Amino acid sequence: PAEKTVLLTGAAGGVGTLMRALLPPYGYRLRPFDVVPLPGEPDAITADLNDREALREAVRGADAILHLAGISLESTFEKILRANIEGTYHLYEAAREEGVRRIVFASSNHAIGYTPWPAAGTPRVPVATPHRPDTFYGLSKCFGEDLAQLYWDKHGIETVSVRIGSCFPEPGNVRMLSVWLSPADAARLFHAALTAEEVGHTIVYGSSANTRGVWDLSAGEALGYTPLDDSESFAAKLIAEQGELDTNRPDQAHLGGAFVTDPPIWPY
Ligand code: 15L
Repeated sequence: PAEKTVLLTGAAGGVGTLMRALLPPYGYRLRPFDVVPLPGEPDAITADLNDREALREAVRGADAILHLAGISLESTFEKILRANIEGTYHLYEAAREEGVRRIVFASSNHAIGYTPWPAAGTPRVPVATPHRPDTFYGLSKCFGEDLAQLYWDKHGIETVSVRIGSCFPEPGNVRMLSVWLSPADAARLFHAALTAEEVGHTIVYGSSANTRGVWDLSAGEALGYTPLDDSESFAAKLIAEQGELDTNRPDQAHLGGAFVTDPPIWPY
């Protein structure tokens, strides 16, 4: 199939940097976009999502958008409003104006972060669980998912909203043993989300095939995602250092981990 041009927002961020390395082998021509300059990337567009002129030009001619841009942790409501809520709205407007038909939206598990950690032996958490944001950050991801639904219903723009877990080269704590998304699996999942047919607005969880997984991954699998990694190889070391996950601890009682605590306990 012909190479697809994908606008990559948030290209300088954590996941964006990983995807700039991992997605081109799937046959994508990436158009990196970030508010932060990207040295060594001559095609990168340096602009703010709230600069509507620049954004429209960036979106023009793209086959799809991978929207990773935004603040990725809790912040003030005003900053989240500007970067994540208004920024995502402007991106969807630009897609509508320029006729881009597919967006993959980096949602987050923090859209459902106040969901209690499931007891051992109980079913995995379904995609249809109600929104329970744990932060203004998580609230902005709930907004993004609803915005995606609106633009599908009203304008026929398709979105896969990926509720990403912890996408780092390695899981950093015992909670992440359940919600880790390896960078290679993230690339597999984004590739499936960019290429699956007739997705309408589909919400999926983004984690690897973790032995201790807690989310129902079937929605992503239905798009063609097959996770190949498992955090279990990191389990013995992390548990020796930190102990087993303890749902009596305030920062381990809910899916969102330390994001539910007020103020959030950093590092999480
Ligand atoms: C997120 O949404 C954050 O962007 C990321 O930094 C991690 O903290 C991740 O969630 C997580 O839940 O571990």
